[in-house]
Amino acid sequence: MPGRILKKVNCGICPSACRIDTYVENGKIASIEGKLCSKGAASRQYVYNKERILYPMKQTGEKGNGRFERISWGEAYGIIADRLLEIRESYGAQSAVFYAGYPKWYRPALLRLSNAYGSPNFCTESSTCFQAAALAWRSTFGNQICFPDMAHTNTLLIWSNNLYHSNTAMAGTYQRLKDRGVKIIAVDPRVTPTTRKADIHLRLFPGTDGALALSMAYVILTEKLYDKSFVEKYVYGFKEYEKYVHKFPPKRAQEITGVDKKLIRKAARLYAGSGPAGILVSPSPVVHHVNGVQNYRAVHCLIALTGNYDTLGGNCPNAEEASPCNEFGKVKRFNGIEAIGERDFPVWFDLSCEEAQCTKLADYIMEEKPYPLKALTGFGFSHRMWPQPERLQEALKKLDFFVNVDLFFSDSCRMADIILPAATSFEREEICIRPGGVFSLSEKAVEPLGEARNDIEIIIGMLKAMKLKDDVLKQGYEAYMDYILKPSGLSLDMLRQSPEGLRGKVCIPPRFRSYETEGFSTPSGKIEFVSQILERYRESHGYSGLPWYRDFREVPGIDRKKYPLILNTGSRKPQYFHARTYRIPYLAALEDATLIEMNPADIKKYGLREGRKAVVTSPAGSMEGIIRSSVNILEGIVHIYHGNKNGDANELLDKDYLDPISGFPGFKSYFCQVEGKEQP
Ligand SMILES: Nc1nc2c(c(=O)[nH]1)N[C@H]1C(S)=C(S)[C@@H](COP(=O)(O)OP(=O)(O)OC[C@H]3O[C@@H](n4cnc5c(=O)[nH]c(N)nc54)[C@H](O)[C@@H]3O)O[C@H]1N2
Ligand SMILES: Nc1nc2c(c(=O)[nH]1)N[C@H]1C(S)=C(S)[C@@H](COP(=O)(O)OP(=O)(O)OC[C@H]3O[C@@H](n4cnc5c(=O)[nH]c(N)nc54)[C@H](O)[C@@H]3O)O[C@H]1N2
Ligand SMILES: [Mo]
Repeated sequence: MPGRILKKVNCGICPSACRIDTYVENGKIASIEGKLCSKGAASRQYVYNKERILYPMKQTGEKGNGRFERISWGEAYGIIADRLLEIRESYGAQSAVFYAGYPKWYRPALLRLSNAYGSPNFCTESSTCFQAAALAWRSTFGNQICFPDMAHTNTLLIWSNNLYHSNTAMAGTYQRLKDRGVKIIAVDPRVTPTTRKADIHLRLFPGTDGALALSMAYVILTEKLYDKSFVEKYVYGFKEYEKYVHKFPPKRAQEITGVDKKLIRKAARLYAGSGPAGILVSPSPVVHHVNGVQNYRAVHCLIALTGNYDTLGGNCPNAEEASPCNEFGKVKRFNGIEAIGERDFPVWFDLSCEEAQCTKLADYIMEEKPYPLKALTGFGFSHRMWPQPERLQEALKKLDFFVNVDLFFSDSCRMADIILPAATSFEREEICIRPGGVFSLSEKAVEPLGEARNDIEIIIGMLKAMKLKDDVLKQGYEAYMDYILKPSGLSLDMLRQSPEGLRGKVCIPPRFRSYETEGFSTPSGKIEFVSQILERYRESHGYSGLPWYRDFREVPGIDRKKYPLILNTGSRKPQYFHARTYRIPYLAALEDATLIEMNPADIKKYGLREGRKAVVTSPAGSMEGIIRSSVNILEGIVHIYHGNKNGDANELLDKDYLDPISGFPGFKSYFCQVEGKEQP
């Protein structure tokens, strides 16, 4: 069609970052085409949403009243620089927190800003996502999480991923594995499109993953299916682990997990006996529990036990080729001063997480521990991510200064002194690094709405306004992109010429089985079934070096008669992305309200009715929603998606119900009751 220009834009709504055909007419997005999911298909309503922030704004009157007036970018930068520098002068750099929500692309730049300011308190949404899984892995193997080598695997153990809803780009890979005849074991309390295709589905109660993994280890050990020579040579703490594993015969594991003991045996035999076998770990469901890190350590131990570490088809370091680039994972956090979370969660810091742990942010603000926090610079800060979000929202009032940069006027923006408009991925360029060493460019399709700017430009603007020193950022956005690309041999201009992608120089993958000569980067130099780093905190924090199983149902102080049901929140739905998609009319129309999903037997047992309003209460709070019946859900469990301000599951979660090692909230195994609400 004449006048229509095609631009290739990477969708910025979810991490799949699918490439969308974007047709532009008269400077506006006229249509979105290609292979689209429900979120992608709603992109125009995302960009042209009535809640978009269009200009820098400052709050007038009392904080939280929601009245803002438009100001210029110059005035906004002026206020930000004055306030942040004053606060540094009066209270020290540590009193300012720099925070990034889910979006990842601007994080290294924000970390640079935080470093240049001198604060140790750079933190992100990873205080509730992925890092606990990484920590569990590192405490065992010492390196970065090793993903399964899918191309050569014979058996794949999918430990709680629902690819069809959370990572659609990988759903195709899954289907190809099936076509190749790879055997699949899926661990998940629910029936999902992923578990339906599995050869074995281990349908455990949420939060009991550790007991299941230890029981699989029991079968593998007692049936002598383990790799004895690998274990003898490379594992530290095996004898202690073996003794501990003997507490979990399948009969006992069945009582704890609800999984049939015969199925546990069958799965253990398949995983250990039909190798090479890989385990696909997931970023959140296994670690959203009060025993999350230890449960995942129990899972990870299976890889070493069966000799599936660093073997073709097993879990391999750098199974995929990557291109070298600067920044991601290479900028180190300023750590001259104690960071927030360091006293509560020391292992988080020992295992080199490049950020602070901020799940207890509300407490740290309210109680001024370990010192007063005065300023928050948020890029996509949404208090709906945290347990008891209303308490965090209250805590924000106590800050002297809060600036939030977002696409939308979120509830958190209401608490800010200044809000700044960010550009969507359709309104900016972004470099994308894909497996196989390919760099591509997400093209800018349209000019930013109003006066929105891209996040990195905003960060650079703040840096300059405060006259802070950072040799890389100070050169500006384009030079920064070139700096990121430099090791790959590519440049921003080259990508502009070939946005579809160019192959950069490829990293030399680590030598196969380098551990044979170099050992593992753990304190013992071996794979630690007994983690020496965890052991260090036995006295002070009560950690165990073993992958200790602690059942959340034994948490003291919960009245189980009052709260007989188990609350599991946030299992990904194709149409939602945390708190941000409820404002999109197409997507919001798919569900009338927050759904309280339960097994039909429970609906009957508790006198509820499908489609009717109900109230969920927990020891921490209550919320309302609509009952939805689903046979895919186990009896005794209530599933609720999070992030909806009109019925927010996080209001049910106790702020102190955390994994003591990682600080991750027990989002997926808390306690509740559901009661019907009288119809008006
Ligand atoms: N559409 C969409 N996609 C997303 C997101 C989104 O919000 N929407 N969020 C992104 C983010 S931030 C993340 S972290 C990933 C998460 O990605 P996934 O880990 O794949 O996501 P979930 O759907 O939360 O969990 C997967 C499965 O774990 C199961 N599960 C729940 N509790 C337990 C448990 O205790 N043990 C075990 N073994 N399984 C359990 C659930 O039933 C679910 O089917 O998704 C990403 N992708
Ligand atoms: N109950 C419960 N709570 C959970 C979870 C759960 O499973 N259950 N999952 C947890 C997990 S794994 C995660 S990752 C977190 C996610 O929690 P958040 O990181 O809070 O997730 P979002 O709502 O996607 O994004 C936060 C904000 O970023 C804004 N944003 C989007 N794109 C941009 C951008 O390009 N620039 C800027 N500046 N802002 C942008 C959005 O509009 C939104 O206001 O939630 C956690 N909370
Ligand atoms: Mo996440």
